[in-house]
Amino acid sequence: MGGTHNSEPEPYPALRVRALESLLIEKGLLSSDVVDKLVAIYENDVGPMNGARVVARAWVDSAYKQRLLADGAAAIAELGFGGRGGGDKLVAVENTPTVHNLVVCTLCSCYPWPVLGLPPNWYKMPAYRSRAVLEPRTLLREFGLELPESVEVRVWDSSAEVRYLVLPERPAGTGHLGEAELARLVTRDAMIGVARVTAAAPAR
Ligand SMILES: [Co+2]
Repeated sequence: MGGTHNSEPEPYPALRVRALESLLIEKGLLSSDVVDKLVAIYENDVGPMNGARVVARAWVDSAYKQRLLADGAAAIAELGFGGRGGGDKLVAVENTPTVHNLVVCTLCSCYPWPVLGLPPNWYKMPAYRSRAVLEPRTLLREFGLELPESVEVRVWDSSAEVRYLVLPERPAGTGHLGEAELARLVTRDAMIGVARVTAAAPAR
């Protein structure tokens, strides 16, 4: 809890995108439907692919994983991610058979955008922001993730200073896959903590 939220400046690329979007719609070159589709692609695929590469590297390289858990910002910088506006501190939290991590920003929508891109709309909704804290198991069930009572749920409240990235469990049956193939299995939702990674590749 604590830290700054609403005072967080919009990242420079976001401002540029917004300006371009307004101009293109005004000139009739683009419809807002098309913009919505592009935003959806960025939320679901392009943005989270950075995080997916981080997760896949951690799965195949235990030394990298240790560095990621020790200093997330430095470890993502090794892969070329990060930069201004992403927060000084990125904390990777590891799921295990007995611990499940869930990320929220209770006050607004702080999000680790250098690794996940734009937050999905539901992440910004008051219902998600409050229920993630008050009744995380019920919320996760609605996302389709049923956790046994034996699994401890840890909820991490993001701020402008500290962002969180969930390091999901590597799914069983993926021992033969290389890093690039593993990265294709990792979804945005799994890195927020509302889903698991499964051995079947998600539809992109
Ligand atoms: Co916030």
